[in-house]
Amino acid sequence: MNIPNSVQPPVTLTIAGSDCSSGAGLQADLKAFSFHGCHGLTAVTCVVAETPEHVESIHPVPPAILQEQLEILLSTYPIKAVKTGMLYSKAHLVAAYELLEKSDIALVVDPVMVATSGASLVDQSAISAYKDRLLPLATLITPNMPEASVLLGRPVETKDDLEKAAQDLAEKFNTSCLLKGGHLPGDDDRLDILWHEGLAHHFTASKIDIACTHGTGCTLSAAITAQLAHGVEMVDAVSASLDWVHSAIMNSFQWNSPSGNTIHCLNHLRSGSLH
Ligand code: PXL
Repeated sequence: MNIPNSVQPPVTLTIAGSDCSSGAGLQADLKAFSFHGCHGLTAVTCVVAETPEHVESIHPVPPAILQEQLEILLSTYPIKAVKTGMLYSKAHLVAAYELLEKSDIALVVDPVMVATSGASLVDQSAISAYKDRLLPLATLITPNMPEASVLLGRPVETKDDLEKAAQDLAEKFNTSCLLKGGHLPGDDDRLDILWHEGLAHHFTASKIDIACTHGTGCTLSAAITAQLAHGVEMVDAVSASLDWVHSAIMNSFQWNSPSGNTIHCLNHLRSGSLH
């Protein structure tokens, strides 16, 4: 008789929207979790009909159904780390907050507000709930520059704005903050800044001239969540995850679409490293 090997990979959970094109949202998170050797769970907040270029429609899942998914998952699995992506409305955000508040699971909050294609992914009512509830609960927050501007109420537009903004966000919400500099203008090197335990960590890489950026934010925060679930320390978790996403962009998939366009997707299957 074959006795199966019993293995216990760390369990991670994403609370996010469904991106039917699978480059972003919970599909990206699940691929990133699997790649990093975690068993990924999903709690769906909304169903988004979209492609990398275009958001067609957003269909929120009733908040009570989000709550049911979370209750059953949190009471059944030994979850090591959670990430939130597109929460969409205040009611979804509060449903997630009320359950997460009772646990001390590592929490990565990607305060998703706008898709790479430019479409808004958040109801305005959610912004104050982010500030008052979810961000102060987080182990790490991963805003991009427009999200940092909204959260701080001031422009975050230049390289010189980044470090102070990362520090102010970390201190304001009593957390660690990875501020992503992907929206910096020009062809300078990429700069992302982590403010963690009173220190700034600068991560630089050459800017990639490539069309495939849809889902990079989701994928990055999911990779960090997986690394934290493995017990990797914050600075190493961020550094390894940035390298991995860089590789997923450099090796992205490309197809000719029936409509005549070229369509891209991040390559979530690229090899990365676990510290
Ligand atoms: O990249 C942000 C994002 C997050 N979540 C979902 C998305 C997107 C972008 O399109 O669709 C579900």
